[in-house]
Amino acid sequence: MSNASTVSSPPLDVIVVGAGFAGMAMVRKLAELGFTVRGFERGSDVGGTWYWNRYPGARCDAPSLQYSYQFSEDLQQDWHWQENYAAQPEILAYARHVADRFGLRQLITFNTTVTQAVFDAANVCWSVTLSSGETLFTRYCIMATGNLSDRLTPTIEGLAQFAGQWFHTAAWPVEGVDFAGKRVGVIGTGSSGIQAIPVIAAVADQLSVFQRTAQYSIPARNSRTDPTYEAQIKADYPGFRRRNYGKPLAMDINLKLGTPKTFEVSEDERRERYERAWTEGGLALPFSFRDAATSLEANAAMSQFIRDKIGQVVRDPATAELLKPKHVFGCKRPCLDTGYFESYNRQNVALVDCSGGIDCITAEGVQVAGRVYPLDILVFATGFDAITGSLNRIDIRGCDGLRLKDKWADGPRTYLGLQTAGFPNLFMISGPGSPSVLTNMIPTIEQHVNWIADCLVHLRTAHLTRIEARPEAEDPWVETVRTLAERTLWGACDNWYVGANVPGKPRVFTIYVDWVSYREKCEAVASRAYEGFALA
Ligand code: NA7
Repeated sequence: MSNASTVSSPPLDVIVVGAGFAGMAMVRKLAELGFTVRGFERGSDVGGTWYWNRYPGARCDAPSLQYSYQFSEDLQQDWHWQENYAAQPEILAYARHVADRFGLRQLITFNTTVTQAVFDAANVCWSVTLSSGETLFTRYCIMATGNLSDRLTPTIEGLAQFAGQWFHTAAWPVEGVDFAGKRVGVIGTGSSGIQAIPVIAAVADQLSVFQRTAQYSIPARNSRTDPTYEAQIKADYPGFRRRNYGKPLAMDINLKLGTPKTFEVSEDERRERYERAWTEGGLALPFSFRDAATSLEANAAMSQFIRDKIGQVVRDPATAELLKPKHVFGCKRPCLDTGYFESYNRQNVALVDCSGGIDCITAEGVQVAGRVYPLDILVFATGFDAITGSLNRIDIRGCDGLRLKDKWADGPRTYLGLQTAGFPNLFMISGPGSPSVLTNMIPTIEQHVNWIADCLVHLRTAHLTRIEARPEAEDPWVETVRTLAERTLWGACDNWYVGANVPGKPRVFTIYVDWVSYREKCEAVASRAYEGFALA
């Protein structure tokens, strides 16, 4: 290992890759602490996932008063969220407000993709190459590249011949898309499809939904922010945030329904709890009993309740049947919707079963089971190479030229989801092996931002220049992530948590499923002089 005294200082202390909510918070925090920091963002503005996903109906499924930054009491007091579940334009406006208010744009270079990052062991720094061809040197490199930012467009024969227009929900044109009078097709019924379909249906002449797998969705019951509730939260926002950090998912989920186990109550009471939770909407249903995530029988009872609801909402019995999901609830990330199942009662909406695959795309439209569905516009709501996609997209090389992609050929390996052995001074925000997408993301992003910032201050104060996860800490961490996941039902089907949606991707569950113990572990590691990391 290099001796700190012989190491020359690179011009930058830190490069932060990405200017979504993670990158913005990281850049702000480090600048405040006096580090020389530069952010790089491939988009033309801040916002990350909320910059790219401008599709109609895009909306957050965490409550707005919680899905927001807490680093500034003035900011959280001043900002007024219009709706309980904010729509994409409001969230993007919030991101832009934060960028302006805290002077972040001057610290970030936009329209610039980081293509390569190579560790220079002799100088203990990273050389970072940009799409402009420029190479910069930095002591630390922080990947704030997002969990859902590497979009997937499936390879379907004939797309190049399609005579109409096509779009991906995660690369939506800024000027929007006019569906009026058009025959529209949507491929995909995950969260993006489920949010977009009711909005497109209301405008399009005809909408064909190509469904490979039916998905569970719960009414969000979104509404305008209740001023009384907002005032109550703002009366002690820091206390609210602090309490939420100690809760599962780092979120105040309305648990007033209580949390017995599913079969501890009578059938009547069970039904009544489900009904109340359904009426309440949002995440009340999955949390109406405390064992839906861990007991197959409990999960099956709740799943059947949702299937029954679909049967009640959708008038055509054949369509209703096709819309009823068969997999374990939650194993594909459940969706919150506004009028999704109701859309299928419209005359202009048709559900097309493509569970046997899409034959091809022709000049005219999409062909399934020999029949062509003529379209003017085709929308791919087909998801992402989640969690690792945005990291593997960059040519990252650590000690001895080791490529991150090669190290992770059998699945990602990290310590705390913050670092990976062999890649000194490289941090990830919400990386694989951290709770990431199974939490309320902005607060848990801030936990990572604060941890990394504290760590860099510690190194600076101690005149140290290098930190690296130890392999002997990484191995048990990977094992812990795996065993925790096995206690849940979330790995039980083909989903993007395990990478099953990406052809050839190794199937590894990459999320640490217990936020509360995760946070405690991070604090313990820091308090024990960064146990599990080698500092030099
Ligand atoms: P998801 O949840 O990955 O959904 C993608 C959807 O696209 C899903 O229904 C897929 O079916 C479908 N899909 C993917 N490829 C194909 C092909 N080739 N043919 C037919 N259907 C296909 O992505 P989203 O963008 O909706 O949501 C991602 C997350 O973003 C979400 O969980 C929220 O956290 C926000 P499948 O189920 O694989 O059979």
